[in-house]
Amino acid sequence: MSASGKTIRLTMAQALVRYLAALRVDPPEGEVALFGGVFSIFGHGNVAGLGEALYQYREQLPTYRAHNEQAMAHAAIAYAKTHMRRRMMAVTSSIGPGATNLLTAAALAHVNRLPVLLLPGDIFVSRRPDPVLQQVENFQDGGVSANDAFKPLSRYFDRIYYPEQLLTALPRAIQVLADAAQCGPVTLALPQDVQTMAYDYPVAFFAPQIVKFRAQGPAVDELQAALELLRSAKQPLIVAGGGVLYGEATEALRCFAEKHAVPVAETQAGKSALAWRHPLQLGALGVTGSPAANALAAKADVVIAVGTRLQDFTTGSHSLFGQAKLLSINVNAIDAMKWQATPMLSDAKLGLSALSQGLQDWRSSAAWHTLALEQANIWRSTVDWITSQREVSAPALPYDGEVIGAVQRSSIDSTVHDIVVCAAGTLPAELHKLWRTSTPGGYHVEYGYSCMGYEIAGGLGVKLAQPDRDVIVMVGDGSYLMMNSEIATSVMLDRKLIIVVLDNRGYGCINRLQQACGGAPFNNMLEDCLQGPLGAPAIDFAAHARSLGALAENVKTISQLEAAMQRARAADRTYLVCIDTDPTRTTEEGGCWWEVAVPEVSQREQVKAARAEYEQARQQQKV
Ligand SMILES: Cc1ncc(C[n+]2csc(CCOP(=O)(O)OP(=O)(O)O)c2C)c(N)n1
Repeated sequence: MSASGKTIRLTMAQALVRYLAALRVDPPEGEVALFGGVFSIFGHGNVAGLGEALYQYREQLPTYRAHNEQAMAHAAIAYAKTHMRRRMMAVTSSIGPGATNLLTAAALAHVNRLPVLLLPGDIFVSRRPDPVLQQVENFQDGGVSANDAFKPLSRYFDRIYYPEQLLTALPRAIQVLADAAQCGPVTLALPQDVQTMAYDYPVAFFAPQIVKFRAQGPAVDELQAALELLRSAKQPLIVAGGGVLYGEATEALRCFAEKHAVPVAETQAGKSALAWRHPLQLGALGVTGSPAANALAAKADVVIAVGTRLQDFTTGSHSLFGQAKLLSINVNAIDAMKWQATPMLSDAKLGLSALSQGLQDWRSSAAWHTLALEQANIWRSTVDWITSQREVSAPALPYDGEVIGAVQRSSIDSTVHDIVVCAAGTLPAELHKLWRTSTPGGYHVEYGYSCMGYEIAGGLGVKLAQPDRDVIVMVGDGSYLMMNSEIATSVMLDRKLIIVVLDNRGYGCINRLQQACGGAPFNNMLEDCLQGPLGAPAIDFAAHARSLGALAENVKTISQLEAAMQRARAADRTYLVCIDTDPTRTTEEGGCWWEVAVPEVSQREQVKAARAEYEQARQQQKV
């Protein structure tokens, strides 16, 4: 490769990689690359073109190999979430199954509004060798490939038919990835032959550039409307969503809450926006919420929703904010106008600061403030009590709340140093209620897509982003079995994870949901599934993890778990601890109704009763 004048002759793949490697960001700690690296599994669709380019630029842009495309995209997405969307990764796959394995992760990034650059290989633009291995032939449209399935799951999609196209596609892609409102997965489908075509690119295209993350404050009229609404409020409640963290608005939130005496409740994505021991911290909100947050949500006259999508788990399927008017501060117009809110389109930090300035010395009513402080305090004591339980008497098994307590007790620094990672099952509800953290980002639970299998792969991405923190992946046996191969990658890359498996021998949370809907226990717990004469195997999770290169042990009791956690924290590599847990017990305190449709007719009396309850519960729903 040689530069000639103002252009440089590169293949499309070389140009792509060179461009990505030149992008920088400028956080207070000093300039770093926007892309922390590229996860790649090669196949014929990307090995020769993109593979050669990644090799050439491997010093500037490291390439990581994982074991499953979905898992490596989860890792990339978790990396971006840990960096509050200010740094990210790219993911490349071959065509066909490699590409479609990425679809679940694309949906996950889309729902959670997290940036990831997906680079699936694609079929030949020349069409000369059609159908190539793994090509999905469309009988109506010769231009369609498996990658068209990314279109509804991407915030921006382009297929690169000609090398020059990168000059427009790449800046657009980066714009979407770095835009707070549009942020999500970007897919650039890369036909195999075009990856290898050369073109004379302008040298200036590859000059190092600093990517800016714009933050826009509120418009004057929307700010005025918001101020008017708030000045009339006596019982306001802040709902802190992921936008508070991504907008780096945690300090602005704390100042607002304290100055105006407004209590704070947190969504799953927003948890850790305010320190767990802050007097105005009511804890988790909604279906997985605390009694304190849910009680105040029911009584609030104005709910200030900051950076939240208001998904059903947050609103109790629209049953929770019975009295309240809604003020929505959001960078995204679709989110800001949900549920007849008074919208204030704004970055969280700028929006809260502008409101606070305009409100001057306005405060919530003294009685409301006192109630909030009392409720928050009672809930903190309840959490202390639940998580301090050390033993249950045999043959009873511990439940998730007791496991969470042992995990946090095993380090005096847990609330500042740990990052807990989870996604699906019983644990997200328990963690949302019980995990204590004082550090923004200390709670990493993917509960937008709640994708089983995210946990271990996501943990790897978190550890790549924060190598000095203890990354604790808490996972049920079901999620573990769905995707665990990146344990081996974590060992290979020397990115230690502490994995706690809670083995309740089946899909415990869905089993409970099934019965709450009147269903018979069926096809969830292993004992309720069709089985051959050998029955369900007793899976040795520790042995399995050891076979992937980790250290591991099985424990029986909570005190054994606490001791094993200390060994895990001291270990030099990924360490798994597995404990048998009770599939029936959960934290009774808190929670609220969640709409899950129950059959209108059934032969089962339990279903009929559940249907009657369901119809009753729907009466509380705001429409
Ligand atoms: C990929 C995927 N498939 C299915 C589901 C639906 N689902 C949610 S939780 C769950 C069971 C989780 O089992 P486990 O990890 O063992 O946790 P437990 O519920 O037993 O605590 C299922 C099947 C999902 N969230 N993600």
